[in-house]
Amino acid sequence: MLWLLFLTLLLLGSSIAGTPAPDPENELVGIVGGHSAPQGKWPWQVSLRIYVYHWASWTHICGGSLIHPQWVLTAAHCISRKDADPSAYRIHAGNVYLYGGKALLNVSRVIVHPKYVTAFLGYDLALLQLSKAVDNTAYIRPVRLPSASLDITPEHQCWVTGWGAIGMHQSLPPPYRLQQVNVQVVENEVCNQHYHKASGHVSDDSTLIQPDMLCAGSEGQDSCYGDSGGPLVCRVSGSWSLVGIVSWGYGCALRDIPGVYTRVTTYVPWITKQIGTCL
Ligand code: 4AZ
Repeated sequence: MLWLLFLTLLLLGSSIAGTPAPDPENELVGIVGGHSAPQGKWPWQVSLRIYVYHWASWTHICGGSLIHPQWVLTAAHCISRKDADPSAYRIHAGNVYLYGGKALLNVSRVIVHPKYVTAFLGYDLALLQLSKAVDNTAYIRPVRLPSASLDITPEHQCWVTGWGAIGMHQSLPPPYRLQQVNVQVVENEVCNQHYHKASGHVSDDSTLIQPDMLCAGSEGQDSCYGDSGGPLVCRVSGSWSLVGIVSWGYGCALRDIPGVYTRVTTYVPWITKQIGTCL
């Protein structure tokens, strides 16, 4: 999804050039509708970087989650190609400020799910192995994967975090502090109906929201461009579990159009197998 990269660059570029004019429909502060995250609250959140020659800097393209001292989980659509060169990527961890001056971590291996084609068809996940394992600190710590059998319901307390756009036409302004928003999970069947309505195919019974996807968000509270690959975590028996990966959606924070996430429970066996055979 090269358009995503260009859009992200454009959004970040526009906020470097000057803060965009306030949009009365987007008065909310946030990821969309969120708040600045406290340092250390989401210590698994990372930023995925590629080198942009024009700016001579490693630039944020997507979010990601540390799931092990040496592994980051992100969206497949954040990676340019299946045989991507690991040296083209860097990981920034341990700081709520996007360009907070922390050392960048090298990536030694990229594993895109072999069945991934495009986010709308599912399988939107990729694993990045870090060249060196990171030590746990107050600001850097892996998140738990859920058990494969966990059933996520609208009653779970879930949050999405990222440095993405804070409105459909509004990038996160400097100093680019990580944003968090509480989002409500929407059942797949309900979400599928919403997307059918939005696309005009009211009577079409095709499945737009695949079983390996999960919907969350409501009017005014959602993830947006540049949050892709980042974590959707839910409270499960007292601790945070990585339940979703920001994947796609029609716009951001629109009424009856939730954000769509990769359903992590579906891929827990695949993820543990990849990590297990690479140690
Ligand atoms: C994107 O393209 C994107 N509102 C991320 C999240 C959502 C839509 C699009 C959900 O990065």
